[in-house]
Amino acid sequence: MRTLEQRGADPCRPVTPEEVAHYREFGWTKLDGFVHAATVETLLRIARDRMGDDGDSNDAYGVDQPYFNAEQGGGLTVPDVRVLIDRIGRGAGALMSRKGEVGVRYFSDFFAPKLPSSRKTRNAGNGPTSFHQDFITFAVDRSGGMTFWIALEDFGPESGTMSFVNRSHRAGVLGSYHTYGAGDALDVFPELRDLEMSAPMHYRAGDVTVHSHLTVHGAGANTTDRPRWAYLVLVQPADVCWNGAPPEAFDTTGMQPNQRLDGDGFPLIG
Ligand SMILES: O=C(O)CCC(=O)C(=O)O
Repeated sequence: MRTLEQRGADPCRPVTPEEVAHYREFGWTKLDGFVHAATVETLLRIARDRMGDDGDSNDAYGVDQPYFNAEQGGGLTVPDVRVLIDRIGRGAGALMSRKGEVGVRYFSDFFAPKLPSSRKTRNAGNGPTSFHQDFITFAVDRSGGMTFWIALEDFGPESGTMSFVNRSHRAGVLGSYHTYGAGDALDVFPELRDLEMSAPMHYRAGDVTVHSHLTVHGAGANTTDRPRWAYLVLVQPADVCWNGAPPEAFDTTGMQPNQRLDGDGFPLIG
């Protein structure tokens, strides 16, 4: 079959100036109808092939946690997904408020079905997403990174969709969720409760939310009987470096602290 590029078809639409303005003000934005149906279908097929229809038949990914069951996306090597990742890079360039020709670097991509809370699961992933900030878990030396969170089916709050703490991207670095004990970021930093919180999201397949890695977000459990299928693409500013801390998100074999994330693993995409 010919690839999207060979057919001259786009995997997604551009990000609009209104969506950029919302992201800068609130730390997140929603891109309705961003990924086109053919690409959503491709992603869902890959996800189900790898993880099963129950979203839980894959081998363990290495990080068992309640938020979702994870499986590597490998999208850089799949032509129809790579073209989406490149277009996400372009969109992220518009959202990132860096001056000059800094550019955007791919960081990671993975599938993240939240599994039904009523089922006993093989790979965890069937709980709520406690309110947290992503930044510190990535062991990078500068902010600017963001996540494109892509819904692969229609679903709403009953499936455990995210809410965002508006303007929390201006609250500074709030530590790792591993340090919060039984609480979450809202308990440890109660001043976050003075900020507004968005309602939990409703998504149609192909809708995307983008959140800054400094924006606090969380989600309820999936109370339905189906997996909440999502595909995530994470990007960083092109000049990002490893800060030397043990990272949860990438392999530092052969790397030195303060080294730029470059090479084949972290290509420039925008
Ligand atoms: O999918 C979820 O429930 C949480 C996702 C998340 O924490 C993230 O994208 O940073």
